[in-house]
Amino acid sequence: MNERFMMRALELATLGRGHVSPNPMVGCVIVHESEEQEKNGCPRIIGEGWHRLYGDWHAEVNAIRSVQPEDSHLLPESTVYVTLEPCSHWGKTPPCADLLIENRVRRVVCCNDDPNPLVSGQGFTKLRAAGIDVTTGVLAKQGRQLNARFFTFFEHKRPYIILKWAETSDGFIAGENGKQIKISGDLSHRLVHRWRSEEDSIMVGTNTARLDNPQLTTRLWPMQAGFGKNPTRIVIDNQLSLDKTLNLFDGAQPTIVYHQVLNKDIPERPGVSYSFALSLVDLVEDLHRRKILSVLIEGGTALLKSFMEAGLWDEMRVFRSQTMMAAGIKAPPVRGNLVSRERIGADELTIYRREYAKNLLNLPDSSIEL
Ligand code: AOF
Ligand code: ZN
Repeated sequence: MNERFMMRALELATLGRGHVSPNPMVGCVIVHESEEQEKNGCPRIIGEGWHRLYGDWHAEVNAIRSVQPEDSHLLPESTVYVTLEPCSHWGKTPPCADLLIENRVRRVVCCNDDPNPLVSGQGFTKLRAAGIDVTTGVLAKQGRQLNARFFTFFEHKRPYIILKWAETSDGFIAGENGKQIKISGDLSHRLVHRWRSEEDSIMVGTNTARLDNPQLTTRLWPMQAGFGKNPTRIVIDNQLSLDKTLNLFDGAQPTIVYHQVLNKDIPERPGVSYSFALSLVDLVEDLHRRKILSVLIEGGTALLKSFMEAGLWDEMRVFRSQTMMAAGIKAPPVRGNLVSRERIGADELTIYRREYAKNLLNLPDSSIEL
């Protein structure tokens, strides 16, 4: 068994980034590696595929279809490297486990068990019952990281939460009046638009919406026409005091407003939905119900800090510019394990990740069909 092929399957899976949520990214490589070839050390890839688009064919189907007719007789001597347990349920497509059984593959190797209760172990049970040799847990850490959003959804019953901000070299995030001053450079700005395109939603607080009037679009990172979806915009507006002329309410993308107002007429605006949430836990529960698997929180400082204090975060992405401000609003403190540090133009980008803690929110177990 060869970890190199699983690396390739993981690489293929990432091609679905931004296009498959709320489904997981899944990659699949079919390798002709008969016992004799294993001894001689010359296995050959005969098929590859990945889950390309939400609602579309799963990785295994695309991989099986890519096998050339002259190679199809090799399937019974082949190993299927697939990053996630093959599904066992009838969803938008028939069960992948059945497809692998019909094609009489010799062995199936996976990174992770599927946490979706509709599958969760039943894919493996089906394969084993049909006499297929099954191995799981290969490059498991990489597989979990790849689909951190999908695993967080089922295990923590909330979206994967990314806190993002830019700070000056002397640690300020905004000017004294709270107004955002351009801190990071153009390349960093463009990278943020790319990140937006990879997440299900983007969130800002009331002051940021009022003072910066952001559009929260991916205009600097255009997606291929027909692929993926624009992230949902989310704004906290506890008193429903934000001006209706703000860019966020232009109806260009679905927008959710979280508020705490009872007994008042809720405004009606095309593309904008209103939700009552008394706490951040209410808010993330609501996002879970809406099947929003990830949220990029772009500020301001108060909102970033309240997510940190509630322990509701998974990643921090911090740009540090070379500029100084001397006075203003201090950036939040960083926490977590250092993942990477790199230069983006003149800025330094540092990413921190939190260790997974199971039952973080202790929310009731629900089985939500995706
Ligand atoms: C696989 N291979 O490539 C993916 C899987 O609604 P459906 O039919 O697309 O099913 C979605 C569920 O199937 C998803 O929640 C996850 O459990 C599994 N995804 N399974 O065998 C794939 N994308
Ligand atoms: Zn499937």
